[in-house]
Formats: sequence, structure tokens, C-alpha cells
Amino acid sequence: MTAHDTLERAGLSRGQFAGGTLAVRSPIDGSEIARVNETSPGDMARVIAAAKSAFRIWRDVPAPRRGELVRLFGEELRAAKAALGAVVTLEAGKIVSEGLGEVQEMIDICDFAVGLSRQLYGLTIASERPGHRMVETWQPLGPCAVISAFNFPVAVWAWNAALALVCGDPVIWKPSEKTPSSALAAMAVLERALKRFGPDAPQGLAQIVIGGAAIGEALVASKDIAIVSATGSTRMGAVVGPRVAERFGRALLELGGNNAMIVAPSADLDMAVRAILFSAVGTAGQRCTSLRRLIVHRSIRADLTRRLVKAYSSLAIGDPRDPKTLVGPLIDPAARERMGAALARAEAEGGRVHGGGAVVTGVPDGGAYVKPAIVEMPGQGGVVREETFAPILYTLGYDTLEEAIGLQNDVPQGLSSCIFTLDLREAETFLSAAGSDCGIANVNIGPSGAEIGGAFGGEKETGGGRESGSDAWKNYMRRQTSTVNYSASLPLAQGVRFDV
Ligand code: UN1
Repeated sequence: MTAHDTLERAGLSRGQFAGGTLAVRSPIDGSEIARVNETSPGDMARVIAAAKSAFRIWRDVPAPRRGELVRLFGEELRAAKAALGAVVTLEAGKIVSEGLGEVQEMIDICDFAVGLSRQLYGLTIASERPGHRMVETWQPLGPCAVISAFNFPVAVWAWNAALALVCGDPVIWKPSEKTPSSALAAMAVLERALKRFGPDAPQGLAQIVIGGAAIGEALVASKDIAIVSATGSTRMGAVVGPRVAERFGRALLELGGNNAMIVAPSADLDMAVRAILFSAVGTAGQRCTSLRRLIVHRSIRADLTRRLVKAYSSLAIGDPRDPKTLVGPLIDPAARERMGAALARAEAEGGRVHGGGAVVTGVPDGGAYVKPAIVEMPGQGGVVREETFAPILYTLGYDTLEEAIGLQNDVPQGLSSCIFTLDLREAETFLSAAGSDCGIANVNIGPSGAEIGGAFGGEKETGGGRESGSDAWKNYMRRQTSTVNYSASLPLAQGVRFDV
């Protein structure tokens, strides 16, 4: 199937992928697969105004009815799963199963959001005054901008969009410039749901803007964008966060991770090896949640390293469309260069590198294929503290659990973490207040591949935001506290007297 067939099968028209100004390359072989139209920065005022008008209508549509739109979106996603997954594979280089998994994640969040549309609960609070009732109501917040990254080219938007839509907020999506076709294909799915939903959905309810920094800047700077949900590098978040705060907007940041696994002496090593492989080399190490640091008890370090080096040597690396492939290409040659540079630095910092290197045979020409690497590090300095979006796994040794947790926490990022142990005391200590400082802390599961039911995000340089499940929906709404006086007198709170 040609690239254009793949795009057409996902519902894109020629006009959407041919003749535009933004050239899109497939990481599979570096070939140009599309030329997409860019939004001109001059159009942003119109786009934002459309979202603002849509908000005035959508906020009055009852939430369960808003949920119906998301239910239809979920239905359309089920029908489009294979076609959309194939675009993700073509454009982001994910293996088939992970491309499909990404669409499944979208379906899951739709199901979650539909249920939520009847559960946007507030509290009733006991008032200290007689004849008074105090309640809180969650109200729609306003237009929501979603800035997403190449590595989850469709799912991250869906996490935000499904919740924002049931919460009453229009959505403007700025996808990564590296993956605009996946975004257009996902929008085409939502368009079908909107058509079936009918006229209750206003124009401008869900929009997409494609382009570079100027487009994102317009969203970040506009007072009419109530919430900016941005996923990407810590560098990007350090620009977006303060800009949004400056205008007292709400920012939901999901930034870099430097995720670790502690492997304790009691761990089930067979299971640990499988978990390490999926989380360290899956998605070619390009998830925010990818495993980057392995903190191993010294008594089992040599054994585990040996097993891993062996498992790494037989990994199927290659064309992600081949069902046997486990490791597809990196997103582009620059990513491969960054991996090489990180490995060189690790070596200079005393690391012992197993695997790595850019020469991989039997893969399509033109793609940035790499061999995943394991690097035994003497300590946690320099390069280990940074997130390199590539399959590099640094290993560190430890003697006491306290030391292991100290190492786990002693990095700038705080997204995901885990421990492999069969010892209850160790597991619970890791999950305690003195344990992992991350937004996600797992036991006997790797750090990646989170389900949508939980809140997703992390602390420190990861940005503090929470998306997806649990009560992350509250980000997209404003809380209104109301006290109603149904008595015939006017008592003041705190017993204050103000008799006139
Ligand atoms: C990301 O890498 O930006 O937990 C998100 C996971 C996925 C989401 C990752 N559910 O790996």
C-alpha cells in the first residue's frame, strides 16, 4: 500500500495531504508522504474567535448530551481503528500493535468521558449558618488548546479533547509538525461523529491548526484560551508555563520524564526482563514514560545485565509495518544523532556501553534505525540526569532500598517509576510518602503503558499536570461555590456583627 493509499483509507482527501507547504516524512524510510497546508499566524485570531463563540453555545448543552458526541466519537474510532493506526505507524514509525494501541487509548478515554458526562459532581457542604445551603458546581471553563508531541500523535489530543468536550469546552489542537497527517486523520474521525451528532454542536467546537511556533504562541498568549494543555519537552514547558501564568490562564503540562525501575533481590527476574524490554525499547524509547534508568541491587546486577544484553541482541529491529518488528525507527536523523551524542557522553562519563550504534542491517534505507543500548554507569551524574528520547537504558547499582529510592528521586524529572520486588515491606515503602516522588509509581509493572483510568502526569520538571482519568476532568472546568440563604435573616459568617 502506498503512503497516499494509507492516508486516503483513513479518510483524508488529496487536498489535505497534497499541495501544502509543510513537507511530512515517514520515519520508516525518510520518504515524503504528504504536503500539508499550514495555518497562517494571521488566521489565529479567527480560529480563537470561533472557539469563543462555540463556547457560548456548547456550555449550555447539557453535559450528558455533550457526552453523546463523545460516545459517537468512540464509535467512529472503533470503526477507524485499523486505518488510523496505520497512519500513526506510517508517520510516527510505531509498530503496528502500538499504533493500534494508541487508537485503543482514544477509544478508552471516550468511554471514560461518556460515563463522566453524567458524573461531573460537586459537593454539598455543611453551612455554619442556619437556613443556609452551600454547594459547589463545576462549570465549563472555556476554549482549551491542546499542544501535542509526535510520539503520541493522536492519543494525547483525545485524552484532552474527550474530557474537554464533555466538560463544555471547545478544543483547538496544535499537533506536532512531524505528525500532522495523523492529526488530520483523527480530526476526520471526529468530524464524522460531529456530523452524526447534528446541529447541537456549534461551528468551531473542534478545530485543528497546523504550523510552527507562531501558531502555538498565539494560543499560549490569548486570554480567550482558558486552558493550555501542552505535552512535550521540559524546554517547551518552561516557555509555555510562565507565558500562560502571566495572563492568569490555566496550564496543564506533561513534560519530560526520566523514569526508573528498582530491581530488588527478591524480584521475579523473568518478569522484570520482559517489563524492561517493553518499557525501555518499546516505541524505540520515545515515550515520556519510557524506562531510562535501571537501579539494580548489586547482588543481581551482573546476572540481570547479562540477561538483558542477551535479550537485546535478538530484538527484531526494522520496518514497523512488519508484524515481527519490535523496534521501529527513531522519528528522524536528528534523534539518532542525539542518541549517538548521549552514548558518547555516557562513555566519557565512565559508562560501559552494550549495544547502541547506528548501523543496523536489514532495515529500510533512509530511516533512523538504531540498536537499543544498555549502559552500565558508575553513578548518576551528567547524561543520566537528562531525558534522551531514544532507547538508552542506564543501569546503576545499589545496596540498600533507601539508597535506591534516593537515586530514583534524585533527578529533575518526576513522571513515572516502579519497583520489582516480592517483598511487601519494600513495595509499600516505595509507595509511601518517603518513597517514589513521581506522579506514577508501580509495583511489578514497568513505568510505561499506563491505563487511561488513572490520572496521568508527574511532578518537578514533568510539570505537575494530570490528564486522562481519575478527577483530571476538573482541570477543564471552573469550580463555583454557592451559598443559598433560604432563611428570613442575614447572619454573617464567623459571627461578625454589622448591624445597621
Ligand atoms: C507519552 O509518552 O507522552 O503510559 C504518553 C504510557 C502511555 C502514554 C504515554 N499511556 O506509556
